Amino acid sequence: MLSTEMEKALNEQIKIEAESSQVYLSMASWAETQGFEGVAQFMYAHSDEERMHMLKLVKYINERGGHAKVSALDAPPLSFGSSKEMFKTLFDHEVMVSKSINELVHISLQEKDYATHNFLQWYVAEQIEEEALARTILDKINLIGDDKGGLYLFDNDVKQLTVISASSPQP
Ligand code: OFO
Repeated sequence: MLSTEMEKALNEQIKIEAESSQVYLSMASWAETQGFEGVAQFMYAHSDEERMHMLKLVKYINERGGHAKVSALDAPPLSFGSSKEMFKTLFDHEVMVSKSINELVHISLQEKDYATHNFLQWYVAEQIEEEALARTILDKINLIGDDKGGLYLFDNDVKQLTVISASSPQP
């Protein structure tokens, strides 16, 4: 059985994951309107992944005798300036999510809720991957600068990253 505090904190994470999904969906749509087909594909796939992160929490809370709550979400930004700015936003967003996961781990230890602590390890590992991926993309984009040809190749490159993450094992 989840403690009241643990349940509340996990429910807050549901909102964060759902908002992540919306942020990436908005990035996908913006990238598509800018002609970045590969980036759009990457963002659509990422949006789906975030929804899966959210659903995993919903199922877990209910399985442990709590009530997973589906709440209203904050609207994501509609445009992102440039690909570079967008990926910087993505990176900062993931750093924020990692902090939030760490806080959940902290609460699980305080509550001596070792089942939830164990459950959260999947998210801890996932955040390492997500931050590393965002950092790799940012490094690439910084190398390219404003070079149009480079940006075209980058757009194609990002498609490959989508394929890799889409084929990695799902929980
Ligand atoms: Fe759910 O990992 Fe990104 O936000």
